[in-house]
Amino acid sequence: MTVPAERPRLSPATLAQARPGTILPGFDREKLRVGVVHLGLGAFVRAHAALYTDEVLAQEPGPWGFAGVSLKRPDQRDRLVPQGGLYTALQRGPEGVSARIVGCLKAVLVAPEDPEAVVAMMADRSARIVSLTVTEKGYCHDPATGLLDEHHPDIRHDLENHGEPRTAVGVIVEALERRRSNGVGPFTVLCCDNLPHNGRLVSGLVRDFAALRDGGLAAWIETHGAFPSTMVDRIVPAATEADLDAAFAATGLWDAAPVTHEPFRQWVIEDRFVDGARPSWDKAGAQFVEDVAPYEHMKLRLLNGAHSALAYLGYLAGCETIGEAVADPALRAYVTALWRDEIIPAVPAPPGLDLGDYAGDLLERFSNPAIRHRTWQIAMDGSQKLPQRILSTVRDRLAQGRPIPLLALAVAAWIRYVGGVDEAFRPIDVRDPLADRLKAALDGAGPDPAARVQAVLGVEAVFGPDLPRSPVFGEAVTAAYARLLAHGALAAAAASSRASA
Ligand code: CS2
Repeated sequence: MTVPAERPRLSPATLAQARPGTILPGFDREKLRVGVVHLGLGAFVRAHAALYTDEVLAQEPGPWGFAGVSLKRPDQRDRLVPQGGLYTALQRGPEGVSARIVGCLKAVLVAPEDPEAVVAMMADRSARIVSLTVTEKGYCHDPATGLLDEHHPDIRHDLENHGEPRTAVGVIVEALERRRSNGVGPFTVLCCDNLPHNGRLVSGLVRDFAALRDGGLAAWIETHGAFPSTMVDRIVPAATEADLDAAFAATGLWDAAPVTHEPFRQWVIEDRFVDGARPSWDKAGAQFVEDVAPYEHMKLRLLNGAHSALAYLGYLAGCETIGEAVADPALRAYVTALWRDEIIPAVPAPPGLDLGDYAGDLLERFSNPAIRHRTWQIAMDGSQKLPQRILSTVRDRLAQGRPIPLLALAVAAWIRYVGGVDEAFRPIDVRDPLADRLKAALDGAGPDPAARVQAVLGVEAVFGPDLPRSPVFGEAVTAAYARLLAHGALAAAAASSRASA
């Protein structure tokens, strides 16, 4: 990465030169010890949990520095290490841009280069929490059932090579095994991905993987471990070249790894940590609760469900961002009807919250002109996202005998998207672990819309055994798919929201 010659680079030595107005770490970084090992050092955690942690550390010192672990690529490490782990968080909202330099990231490791260093750090007694944002597919599970995919090549690898794990589950289990044999208690595993009952899900994956190694280990984890569920929320689009210039303009320091985020954030966490050891994240606005389920349902089904629906319909219609999608009258009417008529009636509101207001706020957040969140980015990995975002609501509504035309249109748009050609006959760069399987199913089905839909609904990892057998579901998706083919995404969205009104 070349640093423009006239620009001083962000580092501990240059921090004091940051422009006035930049918020700097409010604690002594030299003295900060690592207590949280975070797996999956993408933009999200750097714009979410790390910011909560920085704010707490400014109020009360504690051993809560982060070590970030990349499980795949070295690029974050290559950008962050020359900066001593410092980076800029740019908040973009209607009031403009504000910059904060984040200081809690103390170390960055790249697992494929040195898996032993990662396991050793996690096995050290100073690591009290292992948090994760490895995205849905990083758990190597079956999305429809939430169970470990024992045939996944990386899981097979990790079962055969304990000391060189590649997967999140593999490193966690290896580190827990070392702790057990060293007489050290476990760390808390804190899943921060958009998965249903995320703590319970990861605890099941860890238990099942551990049991394949050693039943005693699985029992020890079950007895002594903790896997609180969380709901995480903040819109954090992938950083662009323009963000590098914006970070420099704001701070006067050149940063190779800034993150950009909206003003809103939310973090709801079940308060079940091993020995109660955790930062006081509530001092920065996180909520500790008994049961995260109602918050998680609200967020996964209203926010992420609408995001995915808008990503597929919007992409097909030529909208580059979510902002562009909700600026279109047909898609705006569609998403409003989707919330009002199909999702909200199937989701119990968390205590004291009104889901109509929540949806109204979402529309405002999606419309934030300063955040360019690409439909293509959200469209990625749909096979891993649809079950908890869309299909769980579908199942609830079918069980109650309620209609699903708007949810079915979202599913149909995804089927159209994974076909790999958009409405202007341009190829789509479909990124999904099941992309080949989905494409083969469609190619094998021929041109008939009903056959194409049935072929994709047969992918059990996404739809389970039940949905393909539901005639109501099959007919609704086929009707929506045929409409998409005949009239395009915008007309199909407009027609279905008119019919719903
Ligand atoms: C998005 C999420 O990329 C996606 O699939 O739906 O990353 C979303 O922006 C966050 O969950 C918001 O909290």
